[in-house]
Amino acid sequence: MKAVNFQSAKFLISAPSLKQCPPERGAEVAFAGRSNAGKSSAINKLTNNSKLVRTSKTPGATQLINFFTLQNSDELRLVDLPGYGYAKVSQEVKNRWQLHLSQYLHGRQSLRGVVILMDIRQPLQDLDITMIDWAVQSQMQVHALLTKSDKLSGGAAKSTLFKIQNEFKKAGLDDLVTVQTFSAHSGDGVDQLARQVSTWLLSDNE
Ligand SMILES: Nc1nc2c(ncn2[C@@H]2O[C@H](COP(=O)(O)OP(=O)(O)O)[C@@H](O)[C@H]2O)c(=O)[nH]1
Ligand SMILES: [Mg+2]
Repeated sequence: MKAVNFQSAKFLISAPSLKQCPPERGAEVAFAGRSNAGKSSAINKLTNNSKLVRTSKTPGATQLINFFTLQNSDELRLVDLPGYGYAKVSQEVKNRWQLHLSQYLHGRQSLRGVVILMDIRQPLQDLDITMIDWAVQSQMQVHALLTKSDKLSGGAAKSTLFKIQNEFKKAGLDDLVTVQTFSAHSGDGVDQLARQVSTWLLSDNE
């Protein structure tokens, strides 16, 4: 299979709203998750670039949609969506994020799939379920990462994986939603993530 060279990732632009996003040509894959779920660490691990996205000690500080090009092509993009669920912001700011995220997930023509990151110790919280619902309402593919798998023993990580897979199956979502364990620290699941994102980006979806 052809694979995308993720090490080629370069910052393109930060958009404060859907209107300011780059043109919807080509293909992109977005990363979403509660703040502190490990999104920046995962993108940096995937791209083998520890400086691409800032891993932050002040989660929720940004609410920009960040775009990165791959292979020096504007038409192949990774997208870092604003983290959600950060407690210390006002309800008004939370509502605005939710509106932007739902508009992006519903309206973005070039979006091929969404990676949703959840800490393996606290998966499927309310806002995660909301995000997954928005995606599947638009028949959007979701790949869930159970992050920080190094925090659990191998056996406990596996059993959480099976449990979450089973939840999606029970909900009738197993054709749209896939799940894996991931750790930016141990490297667990990095190749699997790269394969999934490559498949999405390189699929002919006109
Ligand atoms: N143990 C462990 N900690 C991680 C991992 N990934 C991220 N973290 C930590 O979790 C915190 C949040 O990570 P960050 O990538 O900034 O999360 P973001 O807010 O979702 O972008 C940081 O303290 C990271 O060092 C991982 O795979 N394993
Ligand atoms: Mg971050």
